[in-house]
Amino acid sequence: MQGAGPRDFVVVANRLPIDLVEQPDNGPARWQRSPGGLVTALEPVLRSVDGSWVGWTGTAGAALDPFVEDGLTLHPVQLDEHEVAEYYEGFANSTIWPLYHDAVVAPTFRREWWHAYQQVNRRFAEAASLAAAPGATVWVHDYQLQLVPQMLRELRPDVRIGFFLHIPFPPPELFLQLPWRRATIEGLLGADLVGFHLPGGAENFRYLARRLLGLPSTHRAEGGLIEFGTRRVRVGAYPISVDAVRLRDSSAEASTVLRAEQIRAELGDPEVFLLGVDRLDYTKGIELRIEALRELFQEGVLDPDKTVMVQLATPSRERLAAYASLRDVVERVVGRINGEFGRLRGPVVHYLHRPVARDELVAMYTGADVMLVTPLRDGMNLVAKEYVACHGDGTGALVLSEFAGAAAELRRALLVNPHDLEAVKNAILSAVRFGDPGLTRRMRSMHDQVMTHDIDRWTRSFLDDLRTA
Ligand code: GDG
Repeated sequence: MQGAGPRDFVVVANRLPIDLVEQPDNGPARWQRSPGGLVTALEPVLRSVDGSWVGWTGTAGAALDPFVEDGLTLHPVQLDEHEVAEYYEGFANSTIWPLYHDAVVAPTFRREWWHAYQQVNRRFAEAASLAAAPGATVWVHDYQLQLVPQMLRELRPDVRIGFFLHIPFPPPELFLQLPWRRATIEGLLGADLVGFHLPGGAENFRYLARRLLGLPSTHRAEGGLIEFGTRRVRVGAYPISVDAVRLRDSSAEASTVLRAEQIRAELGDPEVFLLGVDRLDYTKGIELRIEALRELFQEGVLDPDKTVMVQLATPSRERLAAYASLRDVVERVVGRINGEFGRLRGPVVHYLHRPVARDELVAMYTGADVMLVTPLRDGMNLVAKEYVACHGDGTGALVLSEFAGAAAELRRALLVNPHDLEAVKNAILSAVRFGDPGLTRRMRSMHDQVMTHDIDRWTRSFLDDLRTA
């Protein structure tokens, strides 16, 4: 262990993989590992090469020196209250997030947010520059940090830079609305490799580099490289995935199977157990799946006495108005369906607006008959893949929006256009035909796909391409 000095491999992401947790006895707050997908994906690489991670702690306030926590070297980037409001809640989550998700909520364009975004991206680039040893590999993540590749390259032309976008990269008609569109493309082009979930995102990016900056790409057969001055920037699709082996194995453990049975019993032993798992976000289509269920009850084609849905909706970005009003909408539809179809012994939709422990989540995936994943737009959607990984025995059914990146691989899901409520209802009805051998074949084939295209493969393929970029 080399303390917190420069390393050969550096991850840069908006958040560090830890949270500051208040102690119940008013003791000093402690760091606790946050169990996000990115840290699960990158931890093995970080540990094997003794790399470090640059990111924000999640709390506005004082500067912290780099430190080592549970064997990971962490470089905190400081944000003050004002920057949290303008860079994070403003530009990242009220401009870029909605714009890149089909503008399902109207994006807000404010010059002062853009200035804060530039300022904070520069701070991340400076922190990455300090954290990287000569000739290091630096992997920058996501939409909050699109300017970091270029800023870092200016500071450190010796390092190899990869960038991966976890959300969709939008079609030109939408991207061109962005007043800072050229600067954003130039920021990304500071990387040696720019990765997206889907080939369509990579295609949009290449088109925009040509249209806005006049930069030609080599033919796709030659890797579709963008020629940028003396450099060539590689652009590609790397669909992220899940730790499939771990999920499959934990879903088969006796304790998980037992807990899954207990959960069903606690829900009143329904014939049909439907599940939704999302951050409470307006891109996820939570309210429309509940509305579809309500209409199925109303039409008498699904029996509310024999059906239970659990909707987990993890709190997210709660200070933003669009998220607060979504919460109201979701709580209203949950209240309505339970008012109309609930019983004294319990509601038809159990709604939990708080995170549950990972083991409990895996037990829910294992026990649920139908997983409902109906986003209006989603970069990938790991929940769909996690559910499939937990159903190696071929049980269960997945209703999946065509507009989730995961639909490109999970072709055997019950695919729906989430804007078409009748289609969502029909997919739910197909999903509850439990005797149908077609459902088993679908699940087995999707399970094979996820087992052979897991998170290790994602990390390896990105880093292999970055090494040779
Ligand atoms: C972004 C992109 C892309 C959820 N509730 C609980 C919980 N979760 C975990 C799930 C899953 C993760 O959170 C959510 O990942 P998603 O991929 O579904 O969605 P986003 O948060 O929007 O992620 C997305 C992803 O980045 C990766 O590139 O797929 O498109 O939007 O892992 O399991 N985990 C626990 N308790 C909960 O209550 N423990």
